[in-house]
Order: sequence, then C-alpha cells, then structure tokens
Amino acid sequence: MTTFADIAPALERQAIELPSWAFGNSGTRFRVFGTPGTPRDPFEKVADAAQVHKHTGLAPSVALHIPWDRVDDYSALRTHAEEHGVALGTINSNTFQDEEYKFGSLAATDPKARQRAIDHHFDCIDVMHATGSRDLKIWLADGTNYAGQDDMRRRQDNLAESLATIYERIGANQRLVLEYKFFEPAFYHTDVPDWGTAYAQVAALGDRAVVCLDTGHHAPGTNIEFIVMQLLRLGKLGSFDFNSRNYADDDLIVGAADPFQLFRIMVEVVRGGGYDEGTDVAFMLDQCHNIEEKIPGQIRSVLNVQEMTARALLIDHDALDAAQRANDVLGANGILMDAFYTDVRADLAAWRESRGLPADPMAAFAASGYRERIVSERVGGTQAGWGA
Ligand code: AOS
Ligand code: ZN
Ligand code: ZN
Repeated sequence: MTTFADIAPALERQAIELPSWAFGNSGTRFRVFGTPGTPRDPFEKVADAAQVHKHTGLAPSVALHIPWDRVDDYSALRTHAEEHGVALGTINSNTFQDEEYKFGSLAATDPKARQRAIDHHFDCIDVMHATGSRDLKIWLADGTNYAGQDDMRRRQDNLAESLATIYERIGANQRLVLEYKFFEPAFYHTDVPDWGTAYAQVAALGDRAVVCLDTGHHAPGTNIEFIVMQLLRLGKLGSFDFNSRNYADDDLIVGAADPFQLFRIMVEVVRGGGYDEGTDVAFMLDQCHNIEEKIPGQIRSVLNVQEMTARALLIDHDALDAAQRANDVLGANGILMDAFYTDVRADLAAWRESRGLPADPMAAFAASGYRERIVSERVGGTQAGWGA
C-alpha cells in the first residue's frame, strides 16, 4: 500500500506554468465577455498569475504570447515577475492573426509568408534571451479547407525547411516545441495534425526539438495517455498544454470534463519518468476562461492537476506489476481504480498548511481582497483579450 505520507515528498516538485492569455478576456466567435479588473497589459497579467502561485505554491512561471504580450522592455517584465515571486516561461509564437498568413505560415506555398513567419520566430528567440525562457512553442494554424486546394506534400517539405531554419537559431539551452492539432481553423487538412507528424518533424531537427501535447487537440475517443506513453518512450514529450474538452478545442478547465482522463494521463507521465526529479517535461495550462472568474479558474485548474498527480502517485506499483504479469485483468484494473477513487483532498489541505500555504486556496484568494482591489484600481485603458 502506498500512503499519502509516501508520496508527499514528490508533490513538492510539482510546477505548472500558467498561460498569460488565461487572465485576459476570451470568448467564442459569438461574444467576448468582459470581466471587471481584467489586466490591461502583460505586467498586470503577470501580477494576476502570481496570485495563483501565492495561494497554491504550484505555479511558479508564466508563459507569454508574442505579440499579445509585447512590451518595450522584457528585462523590466522579467524583474516585475521576479518581484512577484514568479518567472517568465515559454514563449508562444503567433502566425495565425496576420493577413499575410491567410494561406499559411511556416508551411505556406508563398515564400514571402514563410519568410515572414520565420522572421517572427527569430523575433521570439530574441525575446527568449531577454526573458530567460527555455522553450519556444510553435502552434500553427496552417492547413487547407478543400481537397486539392494546395499540395500537402510540398507544404510538409516547406515546413521541415522552415523549422530547420528556426532550430538553427535557438540557443544551446533552448528548445523548439512543436504543438499539433487535428483541425481548426483549417477544416480539410492541417499541416501538423497529429503527434506522429509533430514527432517526424522534430525528430528530423535534433535533440532540442520536442513535441507539445495539448489535451484538447485530439479526435473524440483518442487514447491520449497512449500518446503520452509513446512520446515519453521516444524521449520527445516536451510539454503539455492542459485543458479539457467536451467537443473540440474547448479550452475548459483541466480535469473539468473528464477527471478520469487526467488521472490516466498522469499515470503514464509518472510511469514514463515525466514526473521524475529534474524532468524536462513542462506542464502548462492552455485555457480560456470565457464566463468564469479568471484567477479562481486558474487556481481550480492547478489544484485539479495536483489532485490527479497525487492519485496517480498513490498507485501500488509492485502490486500492479504483479497483477499485470499474472494476467489478472480485473485485479490490475482494480489497483488502478483504487488509486483513482482515493479522495486526497483532506490530505492535500493538511499538506498545504504544513508548508505555510492556505488549506483552501480558493477561499484564501476570495478572502484576500485582491479581486476587489483590481476591480477598483484597473479603470481606464483597454482590457487584454485573446488576440489583443
Ligand atoms: C491553439 O489551438 C493552441 O492550443 C495554441 O497553444 C495556442 O497558441 C494557444 O491557444 C494560444 O493562442
Ligand atoms: Zn495549446
Ligand atoms: Zn488549442
């Protein structure tokens, strides 16, 4: 039997990176709803992200998105983050908003569009040097809407060449992280639609090129934990974009739609060494809070990840291994389910308190007065939003 006391030391090393865009306004294509107190610039987004870390101890870094988080002085933003107790993390590039990318970016047939996209990534690498970021995350909207619209093979070759040019530019301690997504905004083919394509592209680049797995980017019914296992086995799981989905790329709170899936993913992460001391796997959120409060939404998210990590760690591995080798189908499944059904909330609350953190981070944030303060202070200016 593995007990909570056995796994407590491993919980210490949990770190989940928050997306700066989760603190801005977002919505569907029907409406973007504003929230009082929403940050008006990257400095305020970082300050809000720091609140999540303050109350949970789980979120020591913030991912930025260029150009949404463009500032004149990245060293000043870095200092600001450090003063608030967090670091700047992954830099996300953006080649999906400009007119020039109508028919694609790094994979486009038009060399001018490709060059523009490559230059944008060079710009992002400059930002990474100033922010001290390790990872350049690339998600591409590239694809087509109609069969025959463009040559998929040529685009794949273009993509390989563009990525190689960017890869050459990243520093010795930096990584290129390629994210896949099976559809949207392209509705016929997408140039990086699946983990196999992402793997093939990064494998051709070198050791510092890895894959980002966004949990919302798969067809319904996909066994995501199998992909986690395979990428870890191949040494190519660079990072997660955690969120949950009921239908497509919903970007809902991780663990909300299907907590059991999050558990199964964390089981494979632990099994594959992705949670080991000094792991290279980056755990990030990629969520949008359209109708719920943003800071509590992020607090809830990191707590969900922590809870499922704790449950995954609780698996009795010796007993599971013995049951598997004995082909004890129901016995092995029962051992896994015992860990899943273990309610760790009270133990986690006590563990938090023992580390000087609030037992209930949601309640602590609500009682802190921070929300009231930003609502009264952040008047004037334009609220940040997805795409702004
Ligand atoms: C898009 O669907 C992806 O999930 C990307 O990670 C994207 O860069 C992120 O959502 C911010 O726009
Ligand atoms: Zn993502
Ligand atoms: Zn997405």
